[in-house]
Amino acid sequence: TRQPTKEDKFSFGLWTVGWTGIDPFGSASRPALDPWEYSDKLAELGAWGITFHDNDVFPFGSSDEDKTRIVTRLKDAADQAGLVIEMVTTNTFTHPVFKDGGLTSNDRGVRRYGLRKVLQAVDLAAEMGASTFVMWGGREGAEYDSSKDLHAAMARYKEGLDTVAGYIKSQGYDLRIGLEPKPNEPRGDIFLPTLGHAMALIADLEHGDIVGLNPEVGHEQMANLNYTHGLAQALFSGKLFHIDLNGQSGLKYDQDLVFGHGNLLSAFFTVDLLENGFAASPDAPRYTGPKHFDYKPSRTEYMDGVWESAKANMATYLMLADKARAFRQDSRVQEAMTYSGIFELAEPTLAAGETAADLLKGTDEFDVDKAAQRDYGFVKLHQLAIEHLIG
Ligand code: 3MF
Ligand code: MG
Ligand code: MG
Ligand code: MG
Repeated sequence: TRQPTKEDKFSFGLWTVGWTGIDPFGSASRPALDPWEYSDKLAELGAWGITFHDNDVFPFGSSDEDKTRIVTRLKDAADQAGLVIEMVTTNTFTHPVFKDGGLTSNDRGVRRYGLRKVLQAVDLAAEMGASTFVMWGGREGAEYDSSKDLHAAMARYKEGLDTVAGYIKSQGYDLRIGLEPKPNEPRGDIFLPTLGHAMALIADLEHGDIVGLNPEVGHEQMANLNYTHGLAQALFSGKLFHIDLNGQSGLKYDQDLVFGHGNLLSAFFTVDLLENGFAASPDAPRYTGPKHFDYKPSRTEYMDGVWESAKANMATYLMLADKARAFRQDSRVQEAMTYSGIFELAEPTLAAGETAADLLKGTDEFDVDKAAQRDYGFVKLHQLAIEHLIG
């Protein structure tokens, strides 16, 4: 495979390579570096951008002077390395004050404190030149259905999101919010568990025009959903603002494996959509944003393994992109797609000007029995994808 370049727009969260291996059962398995050490190394490996939570860079509770000093040092390092800080987000999940959530805690004082922390991170994002502000409400949720007035929780979530989006507009920041759904972990049930739930709440917002989605591969797969379908529907609604690429092996804890190290075939079709767009809808919206990796170098890896795993994300993406291109360009694939009716689906079902009443009146010469015997050839088409992937 070729080496990644800036044109590939690969970016990494500082918390990804920065994860020291602390999990619920074990302590750190490798040392923590300074934020600029991670960013320098990522630039060297071919990344285009970095992203971070406020507290990936400065510790929770830092003084304003400390914040400014550390953030300035990171920004200078990123500038020197030619890295874009494309997304900034807030950590409203680590500190125990957020144990019942940030925006939806039952405790109003916590909600006011959490919202203030989010707004401060919005200022930071604008200062860093970021274009996306992700909101993953990891602690917004419950273990016990008795513990929440769920209507009020949605009302507070909406209030919080509208306050943040409204603030972005009032400040004139060139920022959009990307909501990141996840079904569970760390809460038993997290609010906005799937892309569909998030899209429904966005539609209810006053400032929903600058609120979209940041879908993560593993999070959708933890809900037993199809990531590529999720991306497609987000694109359809103009809401695919950002993505978190990684790998997940089925219904387990959030594994955050390297992209492609879980469901490889699903990863192939994700890349096919991102690189080649919709087969029969050439004018449909395309994703042009960063290819952002949100993975964790496994706890078994030491520092060499951290960098190898970072490289693996980009290499896997590039290999899949080559294969997806070859797949689409293969004339056998084009023929199989035609046979399967892929292009036919882009044709409106009604004729121009035709109404439901017209359709009811009409006497189509449609042979139901013949149509029932149609062979769609989906398996043959899919096997061609397999051939391109592993043949
Ligand atoms: C958790 C996540 C988060 C979010 C991040 C915002 C710690 O499962 O995926 O990473 O991605 O908070 O980008
Ligand atoms: Mg994850
Ligand atoms: Mg995660
Ligand atoms: Mg994520």
